[in-house]
Amino acid sequence: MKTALENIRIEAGKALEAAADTAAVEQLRVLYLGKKGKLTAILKQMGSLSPEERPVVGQLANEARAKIESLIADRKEALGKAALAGRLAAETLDVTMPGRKAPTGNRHPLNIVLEEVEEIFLGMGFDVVEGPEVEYDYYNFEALNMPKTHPSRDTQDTFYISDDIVLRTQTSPVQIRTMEQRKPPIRILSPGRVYRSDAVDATHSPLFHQIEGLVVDKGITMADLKGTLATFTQSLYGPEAKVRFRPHHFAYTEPSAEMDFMCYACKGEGCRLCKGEGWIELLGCGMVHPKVLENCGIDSAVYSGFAFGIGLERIAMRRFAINDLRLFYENDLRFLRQF
Ligand code: 2NL
Repeated sequence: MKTALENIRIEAGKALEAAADTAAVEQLRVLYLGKKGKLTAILKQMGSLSPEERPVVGQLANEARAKIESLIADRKEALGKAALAGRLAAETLDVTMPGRKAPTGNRHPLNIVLEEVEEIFLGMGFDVVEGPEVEYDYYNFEALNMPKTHPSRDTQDTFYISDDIVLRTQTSPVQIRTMEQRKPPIRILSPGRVYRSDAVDATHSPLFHQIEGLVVDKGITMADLKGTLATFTQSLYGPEAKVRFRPHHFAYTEPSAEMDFMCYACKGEGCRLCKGEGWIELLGCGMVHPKVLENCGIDSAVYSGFAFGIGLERIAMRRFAINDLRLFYENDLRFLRQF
């Protein structure tokens, strides 16, 4: 039995030496010292010993148990230290290392131009007002003096959601809603998405962006329209920018006009940029039709106003020499990162 005890001690020592983790050490503890363990098995044979031998072997068994327990404690401590050292090595953080640069985006070219236009009109006392893109036929057409038979109501141009609901074809409905809600003086700018049922090509898209403006007060005349829009154009293209107005027709303004600015490339001589014209079209405008004011509950005998509409894409295309409208909507990072 003495040799058996000695062997168990040596065997346990070797096994513990080889134990790779604390779970393995725990398994060994059960194997050697547990209730059904090897040491217990030997102690159960003590009954067969003589009374003289019993205390001697008992002492040896206690020594063996104490030795194995201390080996287990040593091994656990060693494994714990090694695990901690490993973790510390793996989790070492060099706080002096330069950080990784977070990728930053940049503004979309349409937003760059929009913010510029907004800034100019904010400086002239306008509010920026937005509204729904899904609109009642009434706000998009009827209130703007466009009767059911007006050509721009043709289903070829307008997306109909139902008989009386459309995707807005311009942002004028926002201005109609504002006139219903506010009393003059009104000075607002309404930018936003508009929709037309057009096939996609380099110059057409079923979704594009418009910026409309509206001023209503007592005594507003064509001179206010011209002064405001000339000031805007010079803020956008420089103080030398000359403008001209050509008669036009819109159902919601009377009189109506289109405004051009003198080509900045050829100074009016005519070149490729202005297609030999010397002038480039910038916007449509006019004095608000009295019927439109009346539709919004504004007395046209007391108040008058002017309004205008600008295509955002066209300004941005000229500004950044972009030749294809589709680039604005495709979100190709090679394009977007250039601005
Ligand atoms: C264009 C230019 C324009 C307006 C928009 C407008 C809005 C109200 C009343 C009167 Cl609430 N007019 N907006 C006026 C003139 C031109 O847009 O080329 N449109 C097709």
